Amino acid sequence: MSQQLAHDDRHGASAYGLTEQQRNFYDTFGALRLPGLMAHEFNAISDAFDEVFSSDPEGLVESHERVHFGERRLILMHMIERHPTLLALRHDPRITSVVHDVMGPDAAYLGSDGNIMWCETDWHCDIFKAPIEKRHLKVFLYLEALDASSGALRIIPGTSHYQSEFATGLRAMASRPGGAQERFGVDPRDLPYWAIENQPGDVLLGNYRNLHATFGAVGRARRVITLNYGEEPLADSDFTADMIAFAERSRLTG
Ligand SMILES: O=C(O)CCC(=O)C(=O)O
Repeated sequence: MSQQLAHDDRHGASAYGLTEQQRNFYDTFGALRLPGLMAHEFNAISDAFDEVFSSDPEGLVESHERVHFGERRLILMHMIERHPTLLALRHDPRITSVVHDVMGPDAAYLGSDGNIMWCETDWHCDIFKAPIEKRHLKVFLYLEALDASSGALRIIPGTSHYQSEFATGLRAMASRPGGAQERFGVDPRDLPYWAIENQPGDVLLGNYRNLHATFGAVGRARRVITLNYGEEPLADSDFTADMIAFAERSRLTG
């Protein structure tokens, strides 16, 4: 199925960007769900994802990181660059316009990845190759229907304001294994959250600094593509080698 790159009225006035209210929402809470933004292309995207992963691609990394409780995750850097249907996402005006609205006109594209996760993910914020004082955006395309009990992305709204006492305290909690129990006396699953439910074809926008997690999904494959943007280009573009080294360092088993 060909990509719809031209103007597309099916998505209405918001097809080419966010409303002021959506921008306020993102700026305040750190994330935004764009229901059905890629619904028309969903089957082609899903098929392309499976085609890339089933071709045993070079650079496929299996990890069992602490943040995933030692459970299995497959990650593939440069995901969208490996298939024309996926690569079209990078230049699709529905994506470029929301990136522009969140990050401004000079946002640097930092690359993409694809993941199959059989794991849960403990609370963390994204800092890999992303200096904390710089703004970063992750565009997520989860390819499964997900809710709070089946691995929908959970965030703690407001933690994107990373310098606040609220966010600083929660990051310190999350950086320690057992931190939720130690600080609040609860299981990490019981921290207050917003679960961003997902339907195939939805697009989620997330600030890297959000404390985010997923629970309830062990052993059930979840596929996700992410496109990443920052205020500045990466100094070192060998993301794949660094990712492999990172995964090796944090490997719990094997
Ligand atoms: O889907 C998940 O389990 C977590 C994804 C995540 O943490 C990320 O992509 O930054």
